[in-house]
Amino acid sequence: MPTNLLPGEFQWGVAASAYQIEGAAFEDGRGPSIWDTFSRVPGNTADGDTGDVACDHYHRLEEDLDLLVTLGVNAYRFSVAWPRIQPTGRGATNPKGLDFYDRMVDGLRARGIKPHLTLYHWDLPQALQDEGGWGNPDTARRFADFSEVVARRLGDRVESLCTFNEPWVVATLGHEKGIFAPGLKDRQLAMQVSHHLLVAHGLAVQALRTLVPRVPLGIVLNLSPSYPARNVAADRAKAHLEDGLSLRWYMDPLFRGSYPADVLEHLGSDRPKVTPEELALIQQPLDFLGINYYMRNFCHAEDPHARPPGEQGFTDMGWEIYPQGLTDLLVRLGRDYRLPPIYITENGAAFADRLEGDEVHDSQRVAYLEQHLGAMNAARRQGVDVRGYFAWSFMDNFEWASGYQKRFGLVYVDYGSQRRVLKDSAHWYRAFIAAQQQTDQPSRAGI
Ligand code: IFM
Repeated sequence: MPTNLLPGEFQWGVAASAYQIEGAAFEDGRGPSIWDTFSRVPGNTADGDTGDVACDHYHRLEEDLDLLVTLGVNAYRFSVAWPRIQPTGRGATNPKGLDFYDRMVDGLRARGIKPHLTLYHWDLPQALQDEGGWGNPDTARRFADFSEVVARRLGDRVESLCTFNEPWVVATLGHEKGIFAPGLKDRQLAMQVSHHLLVAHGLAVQALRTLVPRVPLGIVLNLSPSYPARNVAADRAKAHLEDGLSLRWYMDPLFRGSYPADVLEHLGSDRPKVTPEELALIQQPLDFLGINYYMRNFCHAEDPHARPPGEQGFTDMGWEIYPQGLTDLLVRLGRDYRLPPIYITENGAAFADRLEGDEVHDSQRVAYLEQHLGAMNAARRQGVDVRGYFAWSFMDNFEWASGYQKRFGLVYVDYGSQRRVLKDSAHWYRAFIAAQQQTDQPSRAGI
């Protein structure tokens, strides 16, 4: 598959997103987003937490960019807040919003760190939600316009552009389960939303190809391999369906031009309205696929809460630690699809970290990272073309419905004082990257 992504140094980075760290939610002309609205509804987030202040990154940009240098990364994945740039999601842009991201991109480059920009990490302008949000096909056109605004201003200096982060989460958690913004519970709507997101991706990629022909373009999917809990037909069928709903539902239209037939049949009257022209639009050539990996799906036909037997660990989110799933996933994707190069755009774990003076001893996170980097490199040795790895997350932040209770960062944030403290995992990652850069060989990963 042709790609704009030329062979170069492996991207060793960390990732974060706008709403989770920026704060300054109502400053300098930023408009409200669906997460401002959702997080204000009692019961929607742990302790009623919001992103109003978050890590105050908006006001601490320079200090945080210096912290990235301390981490030793050569790449940083961040998202831009649509309502900071277009407060109502359309029309006139907010100069102060664009200036902020301009400073971010220049500040990263001045420090020798490659900026990887995500256009949409869940903070839809509330004004667009008031017109139907992602259920309204017009939102896809508004998104394409927004992507052009961003590319015109920053496209000459970014290392890559990603359209969407985790469309499954937007559609399923936001519109079917109702546990993320905008908090709706309607499966038919959720499936239509998933389709509109992919159409929006297609429209944006088409526009960006003309506008910034040399910038690598891609999308980020959260993918988990699905395993039957027991070796029985019912569990195998469950795993196949889960794989269809979460992985093939996105991978097939993006890379094969169609939705999976078994899932369409399963959805029945909840299947989305789709035209052949839209399917053609979705299947744009991409320069990279971003994969966020956290855990596997463990599928039991009767018990949705079934846990794997044995001694596996679980993170503070209750997610099983299963590094082998990353190798299995990457090898399987390489076998089943014609793929562009891959970035692991997120991987990491929440643990109940404690600040002890100026230290945080997060040995479980170190082990998690070490095991998953080993799993990634096992797939690379089997021929999977992985070009970068971004640990989630740069620093502790607003973990959506879990608020500030769950800490994913390599850097600890004391929210009272906004002091940042490097955890042991940050020191470990820095040393790991330095060792990798000496050899730059997957087989010498040291794991
Ligand atoms: O914090 C999120 C991120 O915003 C998207 N991917 C998963 C992370 C951990 O839940």
